[in-house]
Amino acid sequence: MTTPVDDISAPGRLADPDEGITLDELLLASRNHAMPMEALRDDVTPAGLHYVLVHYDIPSVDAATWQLAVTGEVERPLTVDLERLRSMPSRTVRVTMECAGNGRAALSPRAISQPWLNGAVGTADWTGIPLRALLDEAGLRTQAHSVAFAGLDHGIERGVEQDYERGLTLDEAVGDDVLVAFEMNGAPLPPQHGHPVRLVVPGWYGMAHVKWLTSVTVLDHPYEGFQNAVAYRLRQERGERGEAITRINPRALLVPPGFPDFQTRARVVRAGSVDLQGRAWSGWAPVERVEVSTDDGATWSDAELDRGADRWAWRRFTFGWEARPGRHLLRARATDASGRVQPTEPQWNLGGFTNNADQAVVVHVLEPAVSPPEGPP
Ligand SMILES: Nc1nc2c(c(=O)[nH]1)N[C@H]1C(S)=C(S)[C@@H](COP(=O)(O)O)O[C@H]1N2
Ligand SMILES: [Mo]
Repeated sequence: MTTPVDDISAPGRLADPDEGITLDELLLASRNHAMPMEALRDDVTPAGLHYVLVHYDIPSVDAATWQLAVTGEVERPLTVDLERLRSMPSRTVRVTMECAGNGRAALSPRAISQPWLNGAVGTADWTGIPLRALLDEAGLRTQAHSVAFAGLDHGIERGVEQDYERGLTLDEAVGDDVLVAFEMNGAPLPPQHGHPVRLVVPGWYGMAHVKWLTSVTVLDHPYEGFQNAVAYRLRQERGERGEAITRINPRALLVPPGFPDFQTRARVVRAGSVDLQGRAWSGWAPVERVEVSTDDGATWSDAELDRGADRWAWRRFTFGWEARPGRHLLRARATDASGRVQPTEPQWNLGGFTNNADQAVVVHVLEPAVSPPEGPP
């Protein structure tokens, strides 16, 4: 008997129109977990509740022997260890990170890949040193144009064997808040989030935040590695070069109201005043407005927005709802200061990326609990 060999060089596939979630998708979904929606109540997501996305395997990295090499178009190539990094002036930045594939499962037809619903997001306090400090120390040559960031994980993707690697232009890389981070929420990075060191690029979709960082290479030409030139691009058709995916589109999500039904996750609340709340973010410009609909998008009203002191972190919003018995569909949508607003219909693309269509939450409102009649016992 022969064992079927998986075709590891096949291009990505779209699901057939009525094809349910496949075993390949289940395998990915059981490794890469979403943030439980109730964690939207927290300003900072506890590390264990932050979403996780790993293309290959989580590498085993010993912090004691780990090193980061800064090479390429620099005057003084350098190598730093963790102790050295920790001795440099550090800063902490609160960042909402979201996977570019968040929302993929709602596209039709959908790309066979990690089948995210809405939960590929989380907010953490990342502590590290500005990447610019390392580049300054190494001394950029005048021909420096872009920077490549490599992780210690290795795999094969659409037939191309590779280390996970992403590039940024020099302008993008030297931003104040781009960090070489060694702490998440005040503790060493957990294995799945890049232990001991990762890149953090505030405002950008997750793919830019290279985990298990091992080298920073300055190039004299535009970066054309797989993850930039092939993987993370918006395409309508195969073979098209497509548009590079960069910053996070606006999105608002509601903290699930009330309590859930186990099997369907539908929400249940009792009739009366319900305090809805949620979080909204955008990597392009600050969120300026969040609207909520309690009638499946027929009418929209402005939610109250918290001040939002951290530029790169989600903002909390609240909305008072007078809930009447019956089944209701709640929606929320964000608008940012660049004028970007969430669409109601998903904008389809081949890879299933950047789908920020507004979220719909099914809520069953129960009759108010009957209180016992008052009177003498
Ligand atoms: N080295 C490495 N870095 C990586 C990845 C990876 O597979 N390998 N995945 C990227 C993607 S696609 C996302 S969405 C984020 C997820 O970060 P998190 O798991 O800490 O939430 O990491 C990015 N950095
Ligand atoms: Mo991602």
